[in-house]
Amino acid sequence: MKHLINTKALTVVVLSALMLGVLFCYISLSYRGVALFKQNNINQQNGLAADDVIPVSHEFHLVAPDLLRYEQPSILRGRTDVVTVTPWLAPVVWEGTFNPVLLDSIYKRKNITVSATVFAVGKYIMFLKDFLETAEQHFFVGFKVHIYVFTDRPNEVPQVRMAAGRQLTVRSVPSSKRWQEISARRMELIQTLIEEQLPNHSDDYVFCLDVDSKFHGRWGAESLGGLVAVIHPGYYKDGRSRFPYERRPASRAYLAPEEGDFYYCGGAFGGLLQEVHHLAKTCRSNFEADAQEGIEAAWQEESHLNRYMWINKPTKVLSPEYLWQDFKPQNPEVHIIRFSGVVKNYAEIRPNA
Ligand code: UD2
Repeated sequence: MKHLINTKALTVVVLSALMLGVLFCYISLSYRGVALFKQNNINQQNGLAADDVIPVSHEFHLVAPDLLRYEQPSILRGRTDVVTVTPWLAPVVWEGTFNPVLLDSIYKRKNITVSATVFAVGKYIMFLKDFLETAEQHFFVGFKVHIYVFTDRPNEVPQVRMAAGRQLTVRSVPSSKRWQEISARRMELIQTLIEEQLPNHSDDYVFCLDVDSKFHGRWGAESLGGLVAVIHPGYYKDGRSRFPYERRPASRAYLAPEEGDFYYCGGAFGGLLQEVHHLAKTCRSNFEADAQEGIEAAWQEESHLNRYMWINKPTKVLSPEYLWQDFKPQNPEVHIIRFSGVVKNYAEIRPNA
């Protein structure tokens, strides 16, 4: 009888141990599955695999504070002198089309960081002080801002007092004998920068800006979007056949006379990190493939950016308020100049004329 009880007890113990073993294997395999799934997601976001996949973001979930009071919006009154929406229904941002207080309160809750890249190679370092000082006054005031300066003269980066929550990182880059190369290489460096940042910041934004420019007015949350393009101030009254797109079919930046929506500038563009990563990577690889075949697009990376935006429509378009040129008189439809290129003497500042 005692022997029988011992055998029964042993069987129960062995069976329990077996069940526990099976349970353990099941749990650890499922855990590994979740981990692999997460890693694949991170790889995709990194652009390491399936780089055409744009990960889902929460950009469009806009939560406003209940107690905020602001002027009643109207669908009957508003700007009538300019077009405020593209044919693919992306907003075109002009003064008078948005409420800055409302937008700030929506986006401040999201706790986002807005980065800006700016290149100051060779003599262009002379523009950096004004760029940084005016960015303090107008660019995403009250938000977390991270400015990345790429330069071959890190010792000459000016000390500019920055408000709490704003920071500056300086990255050394080699100089070059050709301005075309400096301008075009920006895409490669932006791509690399985002690859380093992306895993932890996929809901954040970046703007890539020319250094020979100053801020004069608010540039804030109204400019945020998945993929953001800025309309070039020099061509917005022209027909598309007159836009200075790359017109040689041999180039990957080619656009035919009947193609193209607007002429966008290379001096300002941005959006969510993963969108800008995809843009920079595509423009860089097309630029490099062209170079292998001995062709350089008419306006370097600006031509490739225009080709990219023809296929990948920007989700927000910024009016020329967001990149004017100091030498141009202000047009009546431009109620405010927010950012503008300074007048410069190309022969004096570029490494090659
Ligand atoms: C236009 C575009 C510019 C770029 C270029 C074509 C605008 C307002 N500007 O300007 O973005 O697409 O055409 O290549 O849309 N840089 C240096 N050191 C140099 C040369 C250039 O740091 O020696 C950097 C600097 O950040 C500068 C940018 O590259 O702002 C563009 O160069 P640019 O201003 O000389 O080009 P630009 O005026 O022809």
